Amino acid sequence: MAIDAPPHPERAPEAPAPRSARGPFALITVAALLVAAVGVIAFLRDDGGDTRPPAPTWRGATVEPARSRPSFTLTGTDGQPYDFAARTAGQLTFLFFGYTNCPDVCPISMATLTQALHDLPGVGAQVVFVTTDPSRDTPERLQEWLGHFEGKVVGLTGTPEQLAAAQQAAGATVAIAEQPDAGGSYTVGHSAAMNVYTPDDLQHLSYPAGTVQSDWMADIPRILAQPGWNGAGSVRVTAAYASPGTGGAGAAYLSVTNTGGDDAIVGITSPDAAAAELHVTSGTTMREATELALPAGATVQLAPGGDHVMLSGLTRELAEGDTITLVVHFREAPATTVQAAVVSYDDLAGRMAQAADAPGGGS
Ligand SMILES: [Cu+2]
Repeated sequence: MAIDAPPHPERAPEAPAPRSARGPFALITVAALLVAAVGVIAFLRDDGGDTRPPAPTWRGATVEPARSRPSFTLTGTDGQPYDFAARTAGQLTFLFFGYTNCPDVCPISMATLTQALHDLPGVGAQVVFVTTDPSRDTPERLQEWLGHFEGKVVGLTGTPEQLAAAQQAAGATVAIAEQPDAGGSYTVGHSAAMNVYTPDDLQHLSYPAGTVQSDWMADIPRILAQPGWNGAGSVRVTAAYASPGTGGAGAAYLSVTNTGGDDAIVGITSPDAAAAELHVTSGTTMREATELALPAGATVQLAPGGDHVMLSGLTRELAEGDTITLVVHFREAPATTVQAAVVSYDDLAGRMAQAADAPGGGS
């Protein structure tokens, strides 16, 4: 079974237009909208015309702002550690959380996607299935079950804590096992979303349960053809950490790589804090900045001892092992949502130095 409407900033698919207007009020509304639409078109024409192609409509739900490819390390069916962000970086990736005893959503979601990928020649993609039922889904069981689907599917497991952290990192509702019945069998409520990451290492789309093979056949080629999602000319947040926060205040640090043209960080927001300010050091003074330059080709770090994001009015204490959601806004690139891991102040410098050594990589 599956939980719907996970509490993360995804837009639900647009509701279909009503088949018929109901009553005179609806007719007046439609007429008013038509007049407004004609006005807008006329305005665009007067303005020299908008030559941009219309945004495509997707079978899945758009994720705005786009989320970063999540960072987590779990264990593969071969018993080896699998660093999701590093192993899938720069590749079209499908990530699903579920369990092999699932009666419907999991097997159907996996079958429709893998069959579509099989039928789309030349599309290279990584498909990753993370169990939400580690006690029954042993590595052997996972491998056997995933073997029923077309192509290669990476199966991952871990401790309940690691699996919960992975789901949180991907913005998914953490799965909950229900009470076993008299026979000892039980179902697990889990996110039904198929998370799609594009080569720019962002999630722009999330597909609900019920996505059929023809939906994938229609959308996958268009996803790969979408300008800006293919990894070229983009800005990536390659590391995000926060220091433990007490008394409502804390600090966050970022590593940002710009492989496109000149850009700038123009603001940071967080649903977990009343305010998030960009603080930069110049000489011996620390001041609030309205933007931070991201020159073309550069990796810019907000690292301990220098620039940082000052968080105030935190809605909760931040302890080691927690995460905090940050939305990084750029002048040119689309805003990116990242989950910053809270690490001890002693660990921060080392983590950021590691990120600096691997510019452009996962994290
Ligand atoms: Cu399921």
